[in-house]
This record gives sequence, structure tokens and C-alpha cells, in this order.
Amino acid sequence: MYSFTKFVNKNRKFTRASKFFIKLALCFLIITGTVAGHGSMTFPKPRIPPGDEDNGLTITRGPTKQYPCAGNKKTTTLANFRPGQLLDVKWEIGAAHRGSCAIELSTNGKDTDFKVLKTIDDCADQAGKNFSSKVKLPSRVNCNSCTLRFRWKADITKELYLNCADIRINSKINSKRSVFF
Ligand SMILES: [Cu+2]
Repeated sequence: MYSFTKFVNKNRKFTRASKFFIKLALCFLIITGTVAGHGSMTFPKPRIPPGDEDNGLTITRGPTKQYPCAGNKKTTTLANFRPGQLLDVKWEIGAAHRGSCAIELSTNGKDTDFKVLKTIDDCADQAGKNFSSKVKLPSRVNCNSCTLRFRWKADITKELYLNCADIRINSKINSKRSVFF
């Protein structure tokens, strides 16, 4: 499939628009028979646009061009964690577009100045529902409104996927509750 795209790129008679539609068609071919949409973080639970939960998370699992959080504003639905906590970030892949993922944290309550906590190479080589990676939260951060972001840059389709979760990091939080929140 990759070599086909290269072949297309070499043939100048294809316009930009037709290249785009070929990529789109590849996307649909890849996701046929799997879940709708192409992938998203599943824990912590990301911001979901109104109505999208009942619509199979089509938007949440879809590609975006909108930084910082795919057009989703901050919410007050907060998952609670402790400073320095080892967190099991989970994601699912509907279409294995390959590429790498980054788990990032913004601590200023404004969805800006994201710092990479962990890079996960080859996070989307296979489709599946239960991928996870241990990510350590910074030990000196306390915040009532941090944003944990899952950023996937898909190699094959050159798409960008952004999921933001609103989280609180506080040393007074009971560990049992925070894990199963
Ligand atoms: Cu896709």
C-alpha cells in the first residue's frame, strides 16, 4: 500500500485532489471490518464532543488538524492522580496507520506548553483495543486542571490524532480512588 502511494506520487498526472481521495480510500479500506474511526486514547478518558459518545466516537477516534485538543475545550470532568504516579495510559487502534505516539502534559490550565512525558514508538502497528503504556507523572506537580494529551502522528496517512484528558494531580488524593476513578 505504501509503494502504491509512492507510485502515485511519481505520476504527475494525478492532481493533488485525486491523491487526497486515494488516501481517503486507503483509509476506508484499512478500517473496513474494524471499529469506526481510526484510534484514540481510552484512559484517562478523553474529552468527547457533544453527541459523539452515542455516535461511536467517530469524531474522537478521527484525525484532526486542530491543535491543541482537536477543538475540544477544557472540561471539569477530572480524573485524579498523585504526583509521581505511574499511570497506565490506554489506547485503541481501529486502523493500523503506524507512526508514533506521545503522551504529553500541560500544567498551566490553558492547554498550552505541553511537555512530552513519554514517546511510544510503533504505537499503531496493529489494530486492537487494549494497548497500554506506563507513564510516570512528574513528582513535583500539583494542579487542579492539568491536561494529559495523547498525540498520534500516523505515518501511512500523514494524519494527526489528538485526545486530551482533563486531570488533577494532587498529593492528598487517595491512591485507590485515583487508580479506579
Ligand atoms: Cu485513518
